[in-house]
Amino acid sequence: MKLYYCPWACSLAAHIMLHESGEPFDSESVDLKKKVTATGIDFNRITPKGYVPALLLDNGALVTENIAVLDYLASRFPQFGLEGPLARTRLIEALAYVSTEIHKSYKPFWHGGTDGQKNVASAYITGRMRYLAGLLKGDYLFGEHPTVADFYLFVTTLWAGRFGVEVPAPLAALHEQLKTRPAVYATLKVEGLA
Ligand SMILES: N[C@@H](CCC(=O)N[C@@H](CS)C(=O)NCC(=O)O)C(=O)O
Repeated sequence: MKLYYCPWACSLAAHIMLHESGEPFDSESVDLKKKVTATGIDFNRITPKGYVPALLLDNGALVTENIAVLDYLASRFPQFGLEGPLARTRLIEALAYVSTEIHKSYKPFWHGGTDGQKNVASAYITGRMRYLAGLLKGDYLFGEHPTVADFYLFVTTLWAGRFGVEVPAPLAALHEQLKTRPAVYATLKVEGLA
């Protein structure tokens, strides 16, 4: 398996997941502005979408879109998925919420929004995070063990720190808890974010 990622990008969630798995994997960073990988390959030839994450499987198939990538990884490494009735549905529900309600709301911060747009986005993100904070079933979203949804949420709380977005206390605690995990720290180090 090979992950194409970019430091600070949402691909950090899959990157953490792969480090957590303890299994060998390849990775290569991508310059998203130039659309060139670290080894000089035209990233648009790997995926015409031109964005990360992109996960190349051993059989040559390419998986894109964070929700799909993280769902795939959770099925491959079930200790970071969920068990029980509606398990996969609940996990995808959480991934979709983080993706569409939180991740995408950072657009004004990443793409030169006005101060007004940033203020609106900031309040929206905090509100959406507050909803999740009310759902925590333990240290993490679904209990005492992190899932891929927690790793994705972690990316958005990391961005909150960068852009000064208020994070509700339970999610700030979840963030700090994840940071104590060796695999999370190792990933942040590889991406130059530690
Ligand atoms: N729809 C994609 C969007 C992924 C995405 O927003 N990736 C950003 C980094 S967080 C990116 O690569 N942006 C570069 C670009 O769009 O040119 C997903 O959910 O995975």
